[in-house]
Amino acid sequence: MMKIGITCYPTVGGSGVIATELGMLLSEQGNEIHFITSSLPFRLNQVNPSIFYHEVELNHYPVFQYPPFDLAMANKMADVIDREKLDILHVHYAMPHAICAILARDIAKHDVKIVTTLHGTDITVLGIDQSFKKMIIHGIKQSDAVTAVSHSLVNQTNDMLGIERDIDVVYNFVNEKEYHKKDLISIKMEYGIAEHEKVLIHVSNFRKVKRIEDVIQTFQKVKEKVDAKLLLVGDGPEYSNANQLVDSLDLGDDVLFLGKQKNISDLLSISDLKLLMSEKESFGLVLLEAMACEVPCIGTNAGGIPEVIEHNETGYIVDVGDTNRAAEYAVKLLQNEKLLKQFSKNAYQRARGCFHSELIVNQYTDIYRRVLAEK
Ligand code: GMT
Repeated sequence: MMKIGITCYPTVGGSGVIATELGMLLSEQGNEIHFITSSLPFRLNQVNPSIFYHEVELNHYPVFQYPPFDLAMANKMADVIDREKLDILHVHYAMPHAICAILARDIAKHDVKIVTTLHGTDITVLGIDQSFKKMIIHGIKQSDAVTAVSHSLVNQTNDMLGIERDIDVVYNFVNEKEYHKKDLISIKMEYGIAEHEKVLIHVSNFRKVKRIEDVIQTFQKVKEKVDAKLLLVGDGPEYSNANQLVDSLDLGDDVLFLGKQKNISDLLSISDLKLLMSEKESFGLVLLEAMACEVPCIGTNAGGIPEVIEHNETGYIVDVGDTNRAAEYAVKLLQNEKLLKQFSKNAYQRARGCFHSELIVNQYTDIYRRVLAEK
């Protein structure tokens, strides 16, 4: 049994989902889990006597121009390390969580090992603000182990930071109890989608990197050959641009903006194809969620996406921006029931085989044991 602290961004997002699901699965294995976050992680939905939640509180002192959130986080971590005698503190993102963890380790009396998981956002931060480079390098170098969610992210991290350190690749996973195909044909009718119509789906936080316009343009081309509807799930900065594009292409009746949704697996269960046309994506957890629900995917050759989609087996890979090719592949698949069935089966098997939660959680526990064995 290990005592494990976990810090992540608790709001909606792949890294928060992974961190929370990991904590819940680790607790099922008999470990004691301590979430140290600014608010209750949104997926933490079970009552469990071996899961604890420590909220980082921030007082607003009139003397400070900016509230010192990262210091409050480090202080809370140090408190929890000492009080709960944590063996491991597993933080998601070097910036700022690994930095907070290192400071907490310096402050705490109890010996703790720090494991940092990179999700790609540190590299995004660096792309915007190079002044954080030394800080991110420090966070990565001082961690006892570092993991990344794809080989692509390892290479990108080493290239951009100019460091060579061992980074373990631990892929993302999904909770199979939640992500599986359900018999929900009635939902299709409730959304006004005819039984014969194919359903394409895109799920994201509508940031610019997700290139929603390419998803819509691909759909427009598919629509010329196949009766279909597009579900756009999520919300974010590009929402109104996407709305305008749909209107200007006269696709208003065929594109359904569903906003943020909780039961993604229900929507995936009525979907035939997932589109992820991002220009940056360290993994693409939404692809794995789709595959687990037997939905093949078309994605770009950006970042870790080709490590998730097996081209011509579980879906197709296209160049960033190549909506013609994406539409060709989509039509090929959607017009051939036999091929579509085969791809769905392949997608499910790949999700179960290469990214099974048990496999991935064991990879993390092996890393915890390895760092605990080091002096
Ligand atoms: O994609 C986002 O904007 C959210 C971000 C996050 O922090 O959750 O996603 C990153 O981490 C996910 C979990 O590992 C990955 O599946 C996403 O690919 C990655 N996003 C990017 O690299 C843009």
